[in-house]
Amino acid sequence: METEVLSRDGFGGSLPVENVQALASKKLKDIPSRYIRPEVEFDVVSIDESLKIPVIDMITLGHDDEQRKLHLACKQWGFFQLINHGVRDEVIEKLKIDVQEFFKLPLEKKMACAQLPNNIEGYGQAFVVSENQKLDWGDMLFLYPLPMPLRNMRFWPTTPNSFRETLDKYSMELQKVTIHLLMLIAKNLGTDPESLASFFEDGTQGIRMNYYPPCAEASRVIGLASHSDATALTLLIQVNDVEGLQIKKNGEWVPVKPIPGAFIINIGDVIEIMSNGEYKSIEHRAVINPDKERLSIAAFHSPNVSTKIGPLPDLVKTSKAGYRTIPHEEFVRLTISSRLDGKGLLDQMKL
Ligand SMILES: O=C(O)CCC(=O)C(=O)O
Repeated sequence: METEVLSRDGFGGSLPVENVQALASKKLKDIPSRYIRPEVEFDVVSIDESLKIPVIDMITLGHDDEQRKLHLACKQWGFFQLINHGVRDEVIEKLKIDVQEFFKLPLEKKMACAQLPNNIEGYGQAFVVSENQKLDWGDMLFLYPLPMPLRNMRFWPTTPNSFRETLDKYSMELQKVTIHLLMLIAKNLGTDPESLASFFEDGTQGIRMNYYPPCAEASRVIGLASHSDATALTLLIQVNDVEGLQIKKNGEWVPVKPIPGAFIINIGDVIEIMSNGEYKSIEHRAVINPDKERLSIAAFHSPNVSTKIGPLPDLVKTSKAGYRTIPHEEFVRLTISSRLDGKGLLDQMKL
C-alpha cells in the first residue's frame, strides 16, 4: 500500500510548563496550586477486589471461546491484559531499563530531547493549552517511531546509548501484535480483517514514556488526568512495580493490577468510532504514589494518515452512523489542541 506521509510539525503542541521531576526534587512543603485538584480526594475508588479487567491469552485466541472472551472484553470493559503475546521478554526488559536510565539523567541532558513549539514530540508535557489549566504531576518523553519516514531522530535520546536500538525493536514487535489483534477485533465486529489491517499497516505509532515523581500531596494531585485515548489501540506496560493506573467503570475508579509480562490493552476513540459505538473507549487516569516514583510506557496505534476516521462502511449498512467521518489529519489536529477532558473529544465526533 502506498503511504502518504505528512510532516507532524504544525499539528500543535503544548504550552511549556515547569519540569515536574525537578520540581519534586525540591521537596517543597507546599505544592504549587496549579497541581492541586481538591476534588480528587472525593473520587470514589473501588475496593472490590473481584473487579478485574479480563485476561486474554494470545495463544488460544483463534479458538472460539477465547475469541468470544476478547469480544466481551472489548465490549464490556474496553480494557484487557494480554498474556503470551509473543513480544520477547528481553525486548521489554531492555526498554524498561533504558527508559529508567533516561529519566535518571540530569535535567540538562534530558532537555537535549525537549519539545519544540507547535510539536508534541520530545521531552516535556502534553495537552497544556491554557495558562490557567490545572497541571498533571508528571513528565513524559513522546516519540513517533512509525511510520518510519516520519521518525524525527532529533527527539530520540542518545543516552543511554542503546536507547534508539531498543525502542526500534520494541516498536516493531508491538506493531505486529497490534495488527494481529486488530484482525481478531475485525472478525468479532463482523468486518473484513484484511481491510481493517490495511489501514494500520503504514499506520502511526506514538510511544509515550511517563515519569511520575512521588508527591507528599499524592491524594490531591493527579499524574495523568482522566482521558480516553484518541487513537485506536494502546498497549501499555508499567515499568517499575508501583501501581497507579485506574479505569472508570460504573462511575467508580477501578485500580488495575498489572500481570508481570502482560500488556494492558485498551480500545481507543478511533476503534469506538470505526465500530460505530459497538466498542467503547474507556476513561482512565494515573494516580501518584506518596513515596515512590512510577514509570509507564504507552504505545498508541492509529491508522495511516490517508485513512478517514469514521464508522466502517460494513458496520453502517443496516444501522445509522453514530459518528462523523473526518480526515485523519483533522482528527489529529483536534486531539493535540484539546485539554485532556474525559471523553470530551469523542463528543465532538458524535452525530
Ligand atoms: O501511566 C499509566 O498507567 C497510564 C498512561 C496513559 O494513560 C497514557 O500515557 O496515556
